[in-house]
Amino acid sequence: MRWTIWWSKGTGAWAPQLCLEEAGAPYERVEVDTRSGAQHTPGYRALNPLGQVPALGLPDGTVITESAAMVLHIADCFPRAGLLPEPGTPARAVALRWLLFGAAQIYPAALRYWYAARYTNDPVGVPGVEAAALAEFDRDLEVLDQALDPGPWILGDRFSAVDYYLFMLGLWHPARKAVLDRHPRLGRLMRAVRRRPVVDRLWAQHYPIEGGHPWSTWTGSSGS
Ligand SMILES: N[C@@H](CCC(=O)N[C@@H](CS)C(=O)NCC(=O)O)C(=O)O
Repeated sequence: MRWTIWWSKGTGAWAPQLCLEEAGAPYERVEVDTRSGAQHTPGYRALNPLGQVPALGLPDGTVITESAAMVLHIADCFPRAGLLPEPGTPARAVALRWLLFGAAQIYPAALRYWYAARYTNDPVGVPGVEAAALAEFDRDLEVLDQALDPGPWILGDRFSAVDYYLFMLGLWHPARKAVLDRHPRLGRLMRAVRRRPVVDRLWAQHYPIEGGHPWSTWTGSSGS
């Protein structure tokens, strides 16, 4: 039985998909192109009533939403992949802390920035929502940067799925290249994750070169 990931380029599907790959799980991808509004079709809304990607189909047919829940569940199903520390250990607690910091703190700030018009009924207020979201995004990344001392990973010398999640979030900052320089420890993590073979293999799927888009300004693997 296979897993299924409903995904769209450069979205929250990235971290769970990286975990599936890292675990060697058999899975299929179903693209739900959020730029063309495919997330709002009745068929997809039956899977996620909020009309958001990703959604994850488990081998028994159960479908879940929420990217952090997916990361946790995949890690639990494939313990030999070592995606997260053992349940009940202090390292697991630290991993949960930063996974949830990403999901509950950084992810919503990014959504407020990219979908600012949804967060006010007053069109005049949109730039203000955007600016406040960006300030929060920056503050969150600074907190992360501090937490990455000594690093290089969020759990110190142990790589985990949380690093994938934080990498995914870091990619969403509109000034990604500047972020890498402004937050040197986070920049180190981003560059190191970008060089992982699984990321290298899937990079073009999620981040095809798109002229003028901020995502196209970072080539990554060369460390630039
Ligand atoms: N809390 C959800 C958030 C999912 C979410 O907002 N996904 C965005 C892409 S990263 C989306 O589907 N955007 C399209 C839309 O809201 O119309 C999760 O972690 O999975």
